Amino acid sequence: MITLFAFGPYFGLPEASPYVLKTELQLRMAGLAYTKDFTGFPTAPKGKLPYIADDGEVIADSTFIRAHVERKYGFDFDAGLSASERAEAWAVERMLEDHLSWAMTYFRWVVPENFERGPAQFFQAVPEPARAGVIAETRAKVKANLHAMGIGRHTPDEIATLGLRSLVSFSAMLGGRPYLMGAEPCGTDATASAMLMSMLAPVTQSPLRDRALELVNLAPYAMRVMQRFYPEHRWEAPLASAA
Ligand SMILES: N[C@@H](CCC(=O)N[C@@H](CS)C(=O)NCC(=O)O)C(=O)O
Repeated sequence: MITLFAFGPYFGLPEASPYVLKTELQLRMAGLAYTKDFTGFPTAPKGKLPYIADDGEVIADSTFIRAHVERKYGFDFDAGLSASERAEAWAVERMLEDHLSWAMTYFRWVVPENFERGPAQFFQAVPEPARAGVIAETRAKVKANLHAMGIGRHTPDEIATLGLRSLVSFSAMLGGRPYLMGAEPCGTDATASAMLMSMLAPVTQSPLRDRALELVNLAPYAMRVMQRFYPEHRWEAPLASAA
């Protein structure tokens, strides 16, 4: 049995982290049974979630977890795609994870109102006297990561401009197709739908969310993936204020 180390539910989403949600979707796509454990962050091998334990083997990072599933269980997330289509799907995934996701992190963690409504709530379990210090330290670490990556050096408008370029590009590539690469989902659909659900959740107000709601193929696409692979969840909530 696989254990998925995760953060837990977040404002209507089954997972706070789009990367954990991506992995959860991929486990479901592969038809694998798993349980979730919300206590593994302090001992995460790479200091991040997700990671999994599978019969004593520990695998950290959503991309390596995907590779593990492909290798151990023989499940091909990109079945039916040609080599160049697989390359396209990988390039889109990198655009979303290594570019768009940083802009999303900025709006979630740095914009004060979004932070107070959102990530600040992660720390409710920290004893009151220590809470403010832990919050400040964690937020400073996120800001340092944004600075090191480079995106944190830009103005909010510039960050929005960069993120929107990736968002609009994704929307254009998806076009009218039900899934990114055609009639059936591929591995990148897990990443893309997880990122979009996270972006659309009203708890984080941002120019990215505003534009995502205007790009009319995005919310229905994200919901299509979620409802297919996560049918028991009440998906209305994250999109409650989406027209
Ligand atoms: N490349 C990693 C990214 C995972 C990631 O960034 N996880 C974030 C949550 S969304 C995390 O655990 N951050 C904790 C930290 O950086 O201290 C993956 O694909 O699994």
